[in-house]
Amino acid sequence: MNIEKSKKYFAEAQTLMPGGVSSPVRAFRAVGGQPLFIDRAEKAWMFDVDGNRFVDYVLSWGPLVLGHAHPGVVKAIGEAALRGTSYGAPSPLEVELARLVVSIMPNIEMLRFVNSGTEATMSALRLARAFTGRDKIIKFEGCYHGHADLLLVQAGSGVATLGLPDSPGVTKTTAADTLTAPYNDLAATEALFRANRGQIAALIIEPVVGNMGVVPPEPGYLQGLRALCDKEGTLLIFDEVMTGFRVHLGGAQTLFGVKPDLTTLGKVIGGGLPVGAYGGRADIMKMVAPSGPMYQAGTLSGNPLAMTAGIYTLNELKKPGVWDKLEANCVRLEKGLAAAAKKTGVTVQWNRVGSMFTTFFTDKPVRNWTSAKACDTKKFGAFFTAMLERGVYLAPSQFEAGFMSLAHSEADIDATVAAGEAAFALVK
Ligand code: KE4
Repeated sequence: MNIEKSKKYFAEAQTLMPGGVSSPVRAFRAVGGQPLFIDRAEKAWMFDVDGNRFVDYVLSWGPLVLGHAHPGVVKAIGEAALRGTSYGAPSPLEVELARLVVSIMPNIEMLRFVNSGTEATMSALRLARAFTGRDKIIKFEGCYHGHADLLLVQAGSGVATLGLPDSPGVTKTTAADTLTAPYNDLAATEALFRANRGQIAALIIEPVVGNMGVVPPEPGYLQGLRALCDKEGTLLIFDEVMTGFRVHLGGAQTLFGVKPDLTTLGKVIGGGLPVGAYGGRADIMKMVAPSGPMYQAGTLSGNPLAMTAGIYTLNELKKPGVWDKLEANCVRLEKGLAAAAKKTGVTVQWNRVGSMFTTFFTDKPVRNWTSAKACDTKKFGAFFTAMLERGVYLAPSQFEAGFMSLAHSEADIDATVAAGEAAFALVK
């Protein structure tokens, strides 16, 4: 595959930006080779600067559930831009998107818009500490909630891929208040509560993990965490930055029927533009400035372009038949790749919840970080490269989720399966 122009861009990019990228996982460090520089994207496809076309399952790490450059989204953003790109003042668009979110996720009685998932989780944890007057938090091994200091403790996603269990620069005192437990292990969390009675402000979790690869909660697990938090007076925070409007229109909290006290959102809510949000019980949210003392702010929070893209996207996702189509696309891909793996004699584990999924190169079930990190990442890297060379763009790490869009056609999916069969045969 000719990637000469990408090579030139990457050479210069590395002199200007650390690792030549704007976010670590994009550097392909976990899979080898070098990143491709993207020229444009539409529907299910991305085109790199050398003219290579790829069926894309990263979709900007989840946001583009409608596909790239959806005509309706592009038109709406264009019209909004003619009315100004940012006001730094309230606008009806914020009210409209907030109303939409609250109507789709009724456990969110009130919310605040921010500009990224990191801002959402960082703010939600500050709020939980303010509301409870407690300092400690619980997170889970292999879960990633953005790069705020208090969360870079045994994180998943990029940190795990780069093998940095605790990032330099995070102080010992900051990390000391962050307790970690294995995912899908209620007893371990119970033990943490026993050892820190009355000190835990919040428990934050990816209700379906995407950041060690996709790992679903085992039956009763989320319900068990809810009961533990109720007993201990700890706030339950569902980080639905990835799962929101992705595993179900109403997110994992609707899919599993568990009510968090606070929810964080990102990705899909911005329709491809920078939006994050945190919200939940009104009695908690009322502590957020200026209605309460907990401070949080943002220059571009609620900006009209991002609100517009989010409004259009969520309205599309509310249309009848949309979720059946998304599910049919995922089933087609899952069945096709399973048959391809079987045919070539390669053993993989396929974890999927709704329209997020991961192919794990292991012969054992993947149910937590210990089992995820035991996967054959070398084999995954070879599979990734073989797929890329056959025009399929997967997430460049075993510890990431793949995503489906409504723009993926049957032909795109069948081409992916054909590439998969060849790639499985190569890595066998
Ligand atoms: P951002 O700050 O990247 O918008 O969101 C952080 C975040 C929070 N919570 C969850 C569950 C997330 O998955 C993320 C970010 N996801 C990663 C992909 N695993 C973003 C990709 C990247 O870091 O470049």
